[in-house]
Amino acid sequence: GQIVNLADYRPTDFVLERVDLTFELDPTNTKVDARLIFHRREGVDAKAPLVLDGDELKLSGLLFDQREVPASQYDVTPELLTIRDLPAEAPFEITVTTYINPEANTQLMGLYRTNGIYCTQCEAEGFRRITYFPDRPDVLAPYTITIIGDKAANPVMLSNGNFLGGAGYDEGRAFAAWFDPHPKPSYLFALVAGDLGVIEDKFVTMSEREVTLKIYVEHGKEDRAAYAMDALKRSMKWDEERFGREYDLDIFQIVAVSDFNMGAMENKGLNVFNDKYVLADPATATDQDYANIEAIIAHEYFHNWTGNRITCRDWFQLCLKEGLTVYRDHEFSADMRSRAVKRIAEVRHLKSEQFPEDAGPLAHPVRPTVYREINNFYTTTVYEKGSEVTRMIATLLGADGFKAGMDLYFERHDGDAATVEDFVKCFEDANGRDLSQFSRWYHQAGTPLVSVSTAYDAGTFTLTLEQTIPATPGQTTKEPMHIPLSFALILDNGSIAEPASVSGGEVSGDILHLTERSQTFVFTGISSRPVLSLNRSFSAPINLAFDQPTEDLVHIARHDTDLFSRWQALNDLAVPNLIQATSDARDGKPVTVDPAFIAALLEAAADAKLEPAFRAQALTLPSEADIARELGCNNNPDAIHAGRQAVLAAIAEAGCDTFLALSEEMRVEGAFKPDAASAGKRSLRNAALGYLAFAENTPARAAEAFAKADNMTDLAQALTLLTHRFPASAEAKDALETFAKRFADNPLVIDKWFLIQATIPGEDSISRVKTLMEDEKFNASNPNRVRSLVGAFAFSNATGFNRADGEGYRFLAAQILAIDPKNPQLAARILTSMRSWRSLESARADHARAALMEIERAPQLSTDVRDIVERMLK
Ligand code: B3K
Ligand code: ZN
Repeated sequence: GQIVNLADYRPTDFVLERVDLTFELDPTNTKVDARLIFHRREGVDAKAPLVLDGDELKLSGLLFDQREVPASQYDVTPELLTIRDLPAEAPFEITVTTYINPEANTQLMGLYRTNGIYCTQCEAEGFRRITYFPDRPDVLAPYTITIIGDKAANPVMLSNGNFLGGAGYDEGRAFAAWFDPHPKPSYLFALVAGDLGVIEDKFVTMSEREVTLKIYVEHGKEDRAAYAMDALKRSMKWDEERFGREYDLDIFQIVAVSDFNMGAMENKGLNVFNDKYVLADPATATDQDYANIEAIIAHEYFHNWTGNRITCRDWFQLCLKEGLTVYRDHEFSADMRSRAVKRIAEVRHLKSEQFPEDAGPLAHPVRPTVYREINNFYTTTVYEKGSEVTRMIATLLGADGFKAGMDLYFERHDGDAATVEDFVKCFEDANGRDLSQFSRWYHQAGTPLVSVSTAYDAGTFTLTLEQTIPATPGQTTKEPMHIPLSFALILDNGSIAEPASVSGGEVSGDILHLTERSQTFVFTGISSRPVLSLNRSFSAPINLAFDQPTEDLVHIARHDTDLFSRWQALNDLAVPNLIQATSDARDGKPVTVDPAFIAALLEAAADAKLEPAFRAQALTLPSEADIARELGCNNNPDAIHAGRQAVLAAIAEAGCDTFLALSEEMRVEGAFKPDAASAGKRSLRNAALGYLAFAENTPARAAEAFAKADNMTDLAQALTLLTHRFPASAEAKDALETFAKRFADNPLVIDKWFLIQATIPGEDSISRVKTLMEDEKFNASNPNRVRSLVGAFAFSNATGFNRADGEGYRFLAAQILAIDPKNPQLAARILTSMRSWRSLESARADHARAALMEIERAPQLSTDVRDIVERMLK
């Protein structure tokens, strides 16, 4: 675990021209021959040695131009192979032989086994667990791959690029050869082999080339891959139409595996997926699962251009591919579904995941400058804030200006390993604009806070904005950012005012450009006092401090033409009520809720002119984690929970008739369809059922919904309602049993069963989780199982995890220490659930610190966990 600094970047001494790999597969002893052609880079000292990375490797053979290299000419450790006395100019060939043990690979990095299938994961630094190699993203080469294996066990043998040929030969063995002509870094290498089922389709590209599409799954699961295939074809079409990007090989393949550290991986021409994000049918997948599959299939496919054709110079540039590709998948989903509802979901996610990260000990810039373990930087800041930064570029430049910049980026950098500066320069050059102040979004961590004050007098509206950016680890002082704020001045009748003049700063269309620490904008010719709607569509990822009167928020919730802002106004109405309820609950006082807020909420819920998915979002109050974030410090999760429950009950009581009506009107008849409109109706109906459970205070209606559900969305919602609202009821117990029996042979559905139980609020939940860990359906070495039980408990069960006696933190510490030796990445990721520990009230914070220190003291820690725990305690 050495510290790596961006400032230390320099290119390699040797240029890699070609890679030729031969794998002789064996579950415990796979032979890897790597033939690598290099030449010394021009200008590099003729004595400089060739240094190759390894990780837990053992060298078995080393050839230079096919002749054995004498021991005196090289040094080798499991992490490094250094070869001296190499040619000054002429290209040469190095052949490295290693033997690796896929079966023993529990880290799931490099070549490993999952349910009898060979599979690889190389990003970020997994390739060096396969062979000694210059394992960094700026070393690009074409690859030829030969896979040799037992024919019966491996009817499928896949790698990147186009298929060259293959056949069976002596002693039951077979080979397959693949060639990827597009130069790529090692992190995009993939190999899959084993006995898999497949569905096949084709896509005709914009220049009329036919591409074969294949999705591989375990036998018997082929039917559940149809939706993923459909999403893939829509993604390919969309990228042609929206970004002009065409696919560039004869074949595109996806493989679904059941043991995977994350969602999916964009290996060139051979994406590997966590099967959770491929497999779906109405009986086993929820609407959210369908939406996730659509988004992740698209995301990985879009990487073919943003990530693969143009890759990253070094890992500090990770947002170059991830932030941009998330932006692209967000836009895709917005086009496939409802744009406003998609935006609401994105902002909810950003605020509940990224804002806490940016406000805590793990905060880092979108483009970091230092890391100790790169795997810990696949964060919501790099991904989601990175996407928001890209979105702001599009907002600043407009659709055409953004497109011109993207076109230039593809033209100028195709085949390159690029930097964030290269990317920004393309937008500057294509638009003749200086984005240097804007670029601070990449370099300064922390969520900016914009304070707002307004005044109206005799036709003139004055708006004063002030920005502050909180200190973050390693960054105490900050420069003012360029913050694009979409705004509208809404008049009494709901129309939008058109000012006669604006002064005080740049205003283009409906965008205010806040560039100074403090700025006052003056609008003239406004006929009556307007209501300011600010940061519409969430044009900038910021917090607003704006004491807007209730009647103004109600006015926005009713009249804004931007649907997102209507939701945001409802959210802003909810927050003070939830905060007041939290303090009332803590003080043992009865909770009161502002009737104006309830009325606005119910008005939106009942408004048939609004799409059901929006109305469901309106009814979904800020989460307990959102309330904790709004409070900022000295948090008591029990009080937050009790206060929020009381607010829900008050809404339920006032809106009983509305919810009863919705529970009837929003029934979806006929065969299940996963489209956004049907999903929206189901979500509104389920939201209504949730409130009815409060109003009626009996499990009967939820039990009926459970019994009658004909799809997984309704079934899982009913089970959640029964177990979370009425945990001790016979109905809840029965439903859990029925569910477990019905889906015992489907681990992905059992994950929902784990997750629902792991998130039942209250102090009993630890013992429930412990019992479930003993269940035969649990498997401590499968990441999906661990995330669904331990991860869900720590991330999404505020009262259970943050038990006042600290038992939750001690439990987590023990789990982290148990997972870490097997799978450091998984352990480190789950540990980030404690990233906001300092904002807890002091008794809980003391317990949390003690648990973190216990982890820190452990004699053997992975770099992954050590990096996280030390940053959290700093
Ligand atoms: N690029 C991968 C993530 C790799 C994570 C390595 N620890 C998936 C994605 O973002 O598309
Ligand atoms: Zn990605």
